[in-house]
Amino acid sequence: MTLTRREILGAGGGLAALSLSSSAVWSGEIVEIEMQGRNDGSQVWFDPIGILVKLDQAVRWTNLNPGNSHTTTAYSPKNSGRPLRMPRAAKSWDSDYLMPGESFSVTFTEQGVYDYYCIPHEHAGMVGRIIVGEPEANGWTKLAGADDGLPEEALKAFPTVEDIMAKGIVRRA
Ligand SMILES: [Cu+2]
Repeated sequence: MTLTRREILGAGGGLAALSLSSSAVWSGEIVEIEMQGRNDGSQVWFDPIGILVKLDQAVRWTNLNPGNSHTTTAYSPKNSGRPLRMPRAAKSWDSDYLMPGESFSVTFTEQGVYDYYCIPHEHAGMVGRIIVGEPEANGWTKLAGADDGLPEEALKAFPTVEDIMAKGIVRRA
């Protein structure tokens, strides 16, 4: 996994490229995930919330929520001792706070299922799931204790592995 520097989208540039179609997932181009929220802050989310990508695919999160900052943070003991909900061999990530218009990219070099959250909004269910490659081939199983300390709103929000495998992209409900 490679962490790349933060990027700031230029005015007018980049945003057009954020519209995601299923073909985009397989095009080899960067896969985009939006960080979004209502203006009054009553709801916040990642969209798509679940996505299937190829091995060595780069994924970019961009904060398109003008009134809020967000993070993309892997569930890993390396991030504040959180439970491991990603492949053991993979490197964890934490974007730190992204201001509106900022983005953060990760390239996934290990197959498996990755769960992540937004630090200030985990309790509001702002979480997401990325599947890289074919998790069955990687022997993905639910890790014992991986639910420890997760808020119920977060646990409820994850799309199932089966749903992501079937659809490729799971948009926010
Ligand atoms: Cu957030």
